[in-house]
Amino acid sequence: MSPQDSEIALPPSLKIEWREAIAILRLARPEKRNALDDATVLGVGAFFSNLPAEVKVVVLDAVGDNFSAGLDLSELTERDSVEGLAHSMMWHRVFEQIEFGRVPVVAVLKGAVVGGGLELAAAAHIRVAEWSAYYALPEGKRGIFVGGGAAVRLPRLIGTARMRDMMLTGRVYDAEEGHSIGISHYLVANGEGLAKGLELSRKIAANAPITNFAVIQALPRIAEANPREGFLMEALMAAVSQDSDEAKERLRAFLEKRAKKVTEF
Ligand code: 1HE
Repeated sequence: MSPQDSEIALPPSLKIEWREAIAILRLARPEKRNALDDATVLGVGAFFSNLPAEVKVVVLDAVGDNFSAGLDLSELTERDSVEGLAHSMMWHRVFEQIEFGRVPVVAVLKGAVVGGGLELAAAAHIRVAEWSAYYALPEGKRGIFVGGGAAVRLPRLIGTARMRDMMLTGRVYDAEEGHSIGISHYLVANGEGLAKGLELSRKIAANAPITNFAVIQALPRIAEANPREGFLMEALMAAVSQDSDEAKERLRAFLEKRAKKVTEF
C-alpha cells in the first residue's frame, strides 16, 4: 500500500500494489471470473489517467485462476443500441489509455482470457501467459460483436483470418496455440506469470524513458504510416532520442566497457 492509493478512487473489483517503479493493477472479482463491468473498466481508466510520476511500468494481473471472462454479460441485457455505442466507445477510450498511455504495460494471462478480457490483454504491450491460459471470442455465439477494440487490435496481432475463425466457430486456443500464433510473448508454468512479468518490467523500467516513449508512442504509428512519412517519423524519433543526455551516457558507458553486452541483458 502507498499514500498514492488515496489519490486514485478504485472500485472493489480492482486492487493496486506498488513496487517502487512498478505498479501492479489487479482485476479482483474472481467470483465472477473477473468479468468486466462498467465500474471496473472505468476504474482501469481512472488508474491509467492518474498514474503517479514515479511509476515506469504497469503490470496488469488478476486475482484467482482467470484473467478475465470478458464483458459482464449481466449488464448487457439492459442496453439499447445507442447506449451500446456509448459503452463500446467508453471501452475504447480506456483501452487507448493503456496502449497509448505514459508507460509500458505487461499483462499476465491465465485461465480465461475471453472476449473483452482478450481485448484488454491486446491493449497491453507485453503479454506473459501461464499454461492455464486459453483464448476465445464467444461474442459470435452470444449474438453480439466485439466492442473493446478487438476488431482493430487482434487482426494486427493474429491476423483477420484467425479472428474470423474464432468468432464464427467459437474456436478456443489453448496457451501453447495462443503462443504460437503470437498472442503471448512469453509462456511460463502456472503460478509463474507474475514473477516473469515483474522480471520483464524491471528490464523495461531500466530503459531510457525516451526509448520507452518511442516504442509505445512512435513505433505503432510508424508501422501503420505510409512508408514515406514512416521513415521521416523514425528519423525524427531517432534524432530526438540520441540527443538526450541519457543516451549519450549509455553509449559512452558501452564504449568504456562499463555497460552490459547484448548477451547479458
Ligand atoms: C460472468 C461472466 C461474464 C462468468 N459476465 N458473469 N464472455 C463470455 O461469454 C464468457 C462467459 N463465461 C464463461 O463461459 C465461463 O464463466 C468461463 C469459461 C469463463 C469460466 O467458467 P467457470 O466454470 O470457471 O465459472 P462459471 O461457473 O461459469 O462462472 C462463475 C460465476 O461468474 C457465475 O456467476 P454465479 O453468480 O452463478 O456464481 C457466472 O455467471 C459468472 N460469470 N463469466 C457475467 N462474462 C466490449 S464488448 C466485449 C464482449 C464480450 O466480452 S462477450 C464475451 C463475454
